[in-house]
Amino acid sequence: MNELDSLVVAAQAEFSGARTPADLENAKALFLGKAGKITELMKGLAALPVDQKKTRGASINEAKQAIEVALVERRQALADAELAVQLKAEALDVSLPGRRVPTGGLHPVSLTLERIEGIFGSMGFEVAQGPEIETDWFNFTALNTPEDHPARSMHDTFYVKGGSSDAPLLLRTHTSPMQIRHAVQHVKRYRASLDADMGMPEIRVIAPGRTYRVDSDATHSPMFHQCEGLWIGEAVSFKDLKVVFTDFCRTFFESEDLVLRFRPSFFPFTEPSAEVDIQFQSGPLSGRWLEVAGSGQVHPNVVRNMGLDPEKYIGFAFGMGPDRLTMLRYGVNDLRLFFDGDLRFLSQFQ
Ligand code: 2NL
Repeated sequence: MNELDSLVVAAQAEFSGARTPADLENAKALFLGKAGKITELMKGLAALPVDQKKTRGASINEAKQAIEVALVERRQALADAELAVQLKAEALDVSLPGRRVPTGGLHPVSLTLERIEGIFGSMGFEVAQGPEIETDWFNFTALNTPEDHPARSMHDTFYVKGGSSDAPLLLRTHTSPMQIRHAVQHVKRYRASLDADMGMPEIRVIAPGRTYRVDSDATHSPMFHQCEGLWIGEAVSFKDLKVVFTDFCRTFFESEDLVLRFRPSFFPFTEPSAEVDIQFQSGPLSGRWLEVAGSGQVHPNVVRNMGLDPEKYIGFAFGMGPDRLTMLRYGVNDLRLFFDGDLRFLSQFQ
């Protein structure tokens, strides 16, 4: 083996011994670098006579090319090995089941509120929402509730700092104040038409939302939900109340043979007033009378507080508890389950 062949063999051995790309580049320098063996040999050409230069030069070049081929092959082999390691480390088992992303859902009471809004919406009722901190005018006075009524006591109502002695602030005890606000806005909008004795479109609205009372046990929570409804026009009668509320209950409970009973009662804001009971004809609650709402013809004083003439405008109102409706619909026996935030309970409604 001549000197050049041994050099090529030595280079091949050196490259094979390189375990990393950096080792390989160092090994390359030994042969092909500025001070490498091949470069040295090239420099030696200068001292040769012209006739030997050509053949010697060609031989060195051949050796150089053989070393370069060995280098490129080893580079590729190292890169392949590196890629193989990486692919193994990042291997993805596409047959594994996916990781489920937990999705949220609506609270059962929110589902009920959406249902109520949908049903009354289909009967032409608007949805009014507003403040949970109210003045005692909107919560009590405008609703014909006398100064000495027990509902106004600190024992029954949460009062809030920031009001004045003539306008105390409180957490609303029902959503009726929102209906008063809505009615006042509506009347303001049609004031000119009313003054010209040309009337106004009927007021047809529901007010769903959170309400507060000083009360806490298995069937009462200091925060609870209410949904009230109001329909005022020139010829809205108790018959309309019965039709609307019967239709609502049958649709809500998906029970066409559901029977309703309007039982005489008293509320300061309605006269006459009635408690609404329902009775299922089949199922687990069959035959029992269940109280679901209060209702009545809006009291003339309340109609007047909306800015309307009670001799001309008349209508009805009702108030129901979406928490209780949710309990009846799903068969839940403890109201507090709705407000504990326990996902084992809440996730059953998704
Ligand atoms: C109940 C009683 C009721 C009303 C609410 C009402 C609202 C206006 C005018 C007149 Cl703006 N009345 N609301 C009327 C009768 C009963 O609720 O026991 N709710 C759970």
